[in-house]
Amino acid sequence: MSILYVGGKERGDHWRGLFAAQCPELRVYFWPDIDSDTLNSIRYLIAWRTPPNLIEQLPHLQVVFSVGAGVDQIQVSDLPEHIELVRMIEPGIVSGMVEYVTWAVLTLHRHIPDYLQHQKKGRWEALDWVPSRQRRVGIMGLGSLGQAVAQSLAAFDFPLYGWARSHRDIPGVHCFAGSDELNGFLSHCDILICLLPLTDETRGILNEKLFRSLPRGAAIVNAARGGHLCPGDLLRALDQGQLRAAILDVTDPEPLPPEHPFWSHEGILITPHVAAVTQTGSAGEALVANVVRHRAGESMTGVVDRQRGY
Ligand code: NDP
Ligand code: OXD
Repeated sequence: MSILYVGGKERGDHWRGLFAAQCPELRVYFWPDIDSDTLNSIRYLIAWRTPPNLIEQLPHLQVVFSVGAGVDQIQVSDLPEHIELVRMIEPGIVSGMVEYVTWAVLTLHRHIPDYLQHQKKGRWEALDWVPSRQRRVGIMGLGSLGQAVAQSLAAFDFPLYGWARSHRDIPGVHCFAGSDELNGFLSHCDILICLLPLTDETRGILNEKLFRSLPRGAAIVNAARGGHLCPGDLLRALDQGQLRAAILDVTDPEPLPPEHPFWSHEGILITPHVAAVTQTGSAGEALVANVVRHRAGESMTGVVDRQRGY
């Protein structure tokens, strides 16, 4: 019984060491350095994305662990029904995302994108100052990341709004749920943060219709997936003043090609999918803990519901 790891060597070596110490009966192999007989022994696969045709070579595979919190990069349709898919829930991703989104909201709240443009022109001009208690912030997606972000932003006194699929009760956050309540939620968002998983329901959700439902001059932060955003709609909303700025950590495609209009747009600030990076140490502990649970017949943390897609 063994584990197959697909990814960088440094991280793999660390995880191999953790499994050797805590589950010595499980050997960790690295893809593609594995022969076809040994593929038969693989029960657990750890990967960001599964290489083409690999799953069908693993007849005894039981669980696929995503190296990331999102699982949209894994072709779920390739996975036979009996194989469980588990997303990464680990404190390093949470703290990275909290840091990034808190920075992004404060950057938009304090008009830093405008000041960066002014600096290029040598222009000394103070823009209107809005107290944080009058700047409404909305979070789409109230899962492990959205809730942690809400807790961090609460410390700055922003009125907080949240939207999820099901009703959530989070102290200090006005919660909305489902498509029926989306417009009500959006009407409160001076700054909108997207922390949704990418599914059939959420693909392209950051579109012209949604932008029109925001207060005029709102700003957005997309730290979820590039597929949530309709690029042409964003450019139009910025150029028409419906939106004033966008901070994007994710794009479609990634990397964003050098000729893409986002790079040169004054209202857009881009980072290269670095909001939260899986931390080798804490993620390794999370993986080992889940494998131990699985071997004990207990339920694992982060199992994906295939129907919902997250
Ligand atoms: P969770 O699965 O914990 O939470 C997802 C949230 O989205 C839940 O609140 C869920 O609602 C809500 N949601 C899902 N579908 C819908 C829908 N159709 N309508 C309304 N709400 C919906 O995910 P995480 O918080 O752990 O992660 C969110 C995403 O962040 C990941 O999927 C990934 O794409 C992205 N990410 C990006 C990173 C980066 O570096 N840029 C790093 C890590 C993650 P409900 O509560 O009702 O289930
Ligand atoms: C993730 C990511 O999903 O890095 O964890 O985007």
